[in-house]
Amino acid sequence: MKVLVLGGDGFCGWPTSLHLSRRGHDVVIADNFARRAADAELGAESLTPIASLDTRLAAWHEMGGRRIGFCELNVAEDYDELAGLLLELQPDAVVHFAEQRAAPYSMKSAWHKRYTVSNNLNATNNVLAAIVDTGVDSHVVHLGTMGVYGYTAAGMTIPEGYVNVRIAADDGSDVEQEILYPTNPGSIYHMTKSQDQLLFAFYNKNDGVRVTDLHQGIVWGTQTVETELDERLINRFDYDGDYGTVLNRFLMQAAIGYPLTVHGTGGQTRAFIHIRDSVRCIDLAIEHPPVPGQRVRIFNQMTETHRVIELARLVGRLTGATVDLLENPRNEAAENELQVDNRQFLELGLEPTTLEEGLLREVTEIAERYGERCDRSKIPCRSRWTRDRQAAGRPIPAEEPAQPAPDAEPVPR
Ligand code: USQ
Repeated sequence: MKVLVLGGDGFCGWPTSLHLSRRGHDVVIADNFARRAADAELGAESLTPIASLDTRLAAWHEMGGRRIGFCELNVAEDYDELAGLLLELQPDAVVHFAEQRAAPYSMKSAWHKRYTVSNNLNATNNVLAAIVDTGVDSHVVHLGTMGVYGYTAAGMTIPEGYVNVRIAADDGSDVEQEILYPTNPGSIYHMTKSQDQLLFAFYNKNDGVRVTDLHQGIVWGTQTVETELDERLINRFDYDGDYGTVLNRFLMQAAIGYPLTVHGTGGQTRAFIHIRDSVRCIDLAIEHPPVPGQRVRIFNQMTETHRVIELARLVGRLTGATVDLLENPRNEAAENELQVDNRQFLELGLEPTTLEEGLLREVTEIAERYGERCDRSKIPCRSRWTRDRQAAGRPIPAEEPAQPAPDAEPVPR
């Protein structure tokens, strides 16, 4: 199949592009290097030394991979180029990763809130409008988030997107209706993914656009079978307080002897998936497209749920790391339960990589190997969710360099 990967230079986009290419798809990446620009803005870097996209693509071809095409464009702003690209490629599938994906980054300041909303919603609307406008019959595969559901499930297993509700009608009878599971986002970032759902539902109903929305949990791990082939193909590993996600941060912290940064009591339960399973899920979604006329299909793309404190204790047992209970910078429940239905991917043949199999390998092969590249001043989470938390926050340690204005940095490729 012909596949256009929007945001194909990022943490999920790059390994997905390689995986789809190895599976025999013709892949073209579109990207504006926003993720690399955010690193420059934050003065942070991937723990792993990622190559430029040009080098990555040349290395993939040199290693025997099919040629992957590239087009530099901003999906949220360059509408005409996007429509032109769709007409030229006529892709069977458009995989949409072209969104700002960090919750703490989206809560840093008014600028970051506005950027995240404007970028994410315009990107999604542009993709859908361009598909309708050009008449290209592409299946949209979107990377959404488990966070659209919120983390208080009223004691029920979280279904795959939809829930049946009973509404009291005016005549006293009960009316049954199937609705999107009510959203309850916990950050501006998660809120944009909640709004994406309405855009998908509208374009699906109005224009018959075929959409698969993947409600993904927290990704852990770094490498896939393809990114391991050569160091120039290595995937990024974020550990900083804005972009680093919880388990990868713990693994890196353990490797460099930094106490594990548990927020609050660590009672938050979250859904997880290894990056290898994430790329496999995207391939499964592409190879099993919805039929014409089918409503938006929603998969829960996760394999396990864990409590943050239990993860910290597990990493501590494996590595001897100590645990630090920190004041929580986020506005989130101190504790929650989480049961998630993920039957659709298991039925399509997904064989999950479990934490038990992969954790130690990740510590030794990535976190310890590249630990010297870590800048410890970038580890603390400084993005505070509310005005109260900002006022109560500890002062920023002196070693942190002043941050440049968000749009002042050149975009490295
Ligand atoms: N946490 C800690 N210590 C840390 C970092 C995080 O205790 O050092 C806690 C947070 O307070 C939170 C939980 O760990 O309770 C998860 O935080 P996270 O940063 O790993 O994940 P999150 O901000 O929810 O976002 C990440 C990805 C996002 C994706 C989402 C899936 O950045 O793109 O959509 O995971 S989910 O969480 O299922 O919504």
